[in-house]
Amino acid sequence: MTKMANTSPNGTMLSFDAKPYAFSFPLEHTALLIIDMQRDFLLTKGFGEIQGGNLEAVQASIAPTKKLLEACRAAGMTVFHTREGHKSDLSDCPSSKLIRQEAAPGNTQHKLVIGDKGELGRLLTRGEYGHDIIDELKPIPGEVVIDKPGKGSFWNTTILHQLKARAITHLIVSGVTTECCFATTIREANDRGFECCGIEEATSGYNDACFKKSTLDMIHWSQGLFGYIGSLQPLLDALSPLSSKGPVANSTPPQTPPTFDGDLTISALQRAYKRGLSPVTVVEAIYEKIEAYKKTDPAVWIHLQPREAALDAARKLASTYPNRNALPPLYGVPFSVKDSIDIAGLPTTTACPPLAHVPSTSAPVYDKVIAEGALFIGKANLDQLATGLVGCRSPYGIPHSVYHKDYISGGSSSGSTVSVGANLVSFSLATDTAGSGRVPAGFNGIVGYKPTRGTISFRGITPACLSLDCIALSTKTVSDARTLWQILEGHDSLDPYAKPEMGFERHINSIGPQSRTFKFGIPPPEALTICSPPARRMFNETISRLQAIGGVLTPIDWSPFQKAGQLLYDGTFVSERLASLPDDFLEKNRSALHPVTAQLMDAVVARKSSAVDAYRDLQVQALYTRQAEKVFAYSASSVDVVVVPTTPTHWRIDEVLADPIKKNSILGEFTHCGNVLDLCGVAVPAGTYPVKELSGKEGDEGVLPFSVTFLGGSRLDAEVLEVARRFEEGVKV
Ligand code: TIU
Repeated sequence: MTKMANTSPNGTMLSFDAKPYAFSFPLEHTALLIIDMQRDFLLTKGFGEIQGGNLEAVQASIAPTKKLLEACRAAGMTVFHTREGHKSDLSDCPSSKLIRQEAAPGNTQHKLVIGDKGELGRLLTRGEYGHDIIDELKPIPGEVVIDKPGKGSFWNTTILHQLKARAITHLIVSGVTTECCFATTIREANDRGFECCGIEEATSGYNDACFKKSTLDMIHWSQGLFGYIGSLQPLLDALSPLSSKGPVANSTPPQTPPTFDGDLTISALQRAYKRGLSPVTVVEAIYEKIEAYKKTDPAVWIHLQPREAALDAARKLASTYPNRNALPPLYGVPFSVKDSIDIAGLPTTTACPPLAHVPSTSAPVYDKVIAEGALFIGKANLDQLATGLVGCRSPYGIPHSVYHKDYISGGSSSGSTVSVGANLVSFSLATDTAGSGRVPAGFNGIVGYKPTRGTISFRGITPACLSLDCIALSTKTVSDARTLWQILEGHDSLDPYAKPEMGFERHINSIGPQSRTFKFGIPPPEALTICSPPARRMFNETISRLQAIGGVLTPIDWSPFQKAGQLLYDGTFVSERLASLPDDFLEKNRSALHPVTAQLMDAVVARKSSAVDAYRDLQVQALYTRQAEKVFAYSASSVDVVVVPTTPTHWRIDEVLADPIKKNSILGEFTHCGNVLDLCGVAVPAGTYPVKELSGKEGDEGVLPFSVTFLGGSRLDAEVLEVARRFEEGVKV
């Protein structure tokens, strides 16, 4: 038996004896995949009894699978379950599956088919009792359940996307039946680039005496044609040293709860809550900080939840989830919300009092994080109408960078990013149209992630520029951004700008064999001349760092990015900002608007852009989008990410107030193109530089944050986040 635990750039590596040779897997990038352990396959009177009859044989894998599941949970591993079944109208069930067996000459076996009523409910039909997973293996919060219409797990499901979203590259596979769904899934997974190891005792079928050995042999035959097959015990031995990462033996809260160390990253809070920390302790601690920070910066919040209301919510959470081994992923995680996002019963101001309204329903993004246990703390300040990159355009005051009181926070998601950067909350729900999530993240030393537009619902949010608006996630780390993305993304059929459900996706490890390399492009030197000297220096350092972690600098065509950026404010697209407002809004409310917002809106009206102008812009937008797609194509000559400075410089508040529109537009030089070209992007902290390097004044003290943004093609979020994670790891060292 081989047992090994060491660390590599991919985290903890484990290894155990398998056929044809030892299976080595990175714990953080490995998922346990349990196939179809449903009542329909394992209990009498289910679909399985009709298919294969021999229930005793198939039930043999239940106890070993339970042991495997417990060991993987204890090691903190990602767990996926699948369930085979169909929509109740059977619209997703091809006739090849529905009637072929029934149509066999002399059929005596298939008297009931999928969808017919059996004793466990309609056979293999979603929502029926028989369709669900057996009690012994019931999923806990945070585990993913994939409903699949096929025998394999990849056809017509989001499993590839969900595994990639969690940066999974290796699968430990178990479940039923060996000859059917287990084997088909391993073969499909292999085609998509996963390294798979099936566990012999944790899989079974209806005809093990004839089929099991051959099926497993075929998987590892020829030095590993499809993957590996291992036994349960060596894997349990390899996992046992890690059991502290997972559930604790006593699942109820300890008598003396641990103290709170102040670390508000989602991953740290998840660990602390598992050890018994109470969300009440966290709420008490952050309200102290929020009160103290009001003295440093009174302009962060537009609405703060009363402390008692937040404490009540925390107590309610604690009583709803008494088992600390089965907490939802955002249990007790405090967050803020940009005040353009609706929360039922609270005013949405969009920092524009004439537009304030009290919605009766909340935006789906808010509902989703609340459903996973997050704790709402307050609504954050923003540039009026979410228009601006500076943070200086709000009647609720001007927040400043958490690094320096004289320097801007950036916007429009100003309060959101300051609330995270000042460690008042773990994350913020924000938005990004022209850079509103990325720019202020850069100025506050945090991560600002703008997923591909239309993959997170934008319903229930006051638009800035509806066809280009996008949710942004303000977080402390790339991994926290990823956690939120997994929870929030999903098709919303009521959002007219939602992208269709997943289609084709790239294979695993497309960024180089075993993820060791990736290709990146950067703007040409002439495009970087807009940068301040420290930004230019820090960007050069970033390039060297990327090369040191396996990045290969590759020439790209920068022109579509640059031209698309200009389209946003120099073209007609800015007119869309008026399209979501009533026709007479400007006339009626000019005096109630922030003077800079009013000036901008007046300038848009004065341009008198025509429909012809707008169509011309739409046509070139389509052209530039195609050109940018080529830069990110699935081919040898393209790149995985384009890396840019998040902003060319960092202005002082007085500089912006003296020249508000020009200074704003310079900040968007490298962000404007993002939504116009349908890209995704994540801004990541990339070190700090002395204030005096920027100001040129020797007496200036302190440092300012530098940030780089990784841009990727439409729906290449998983790839972009993976490169960003490696960069973040590298910066920490
Ligand atoms: N027929 C059979 O053996 N199995 C299935 O139909 N599904 C699974 O294997 N899960």
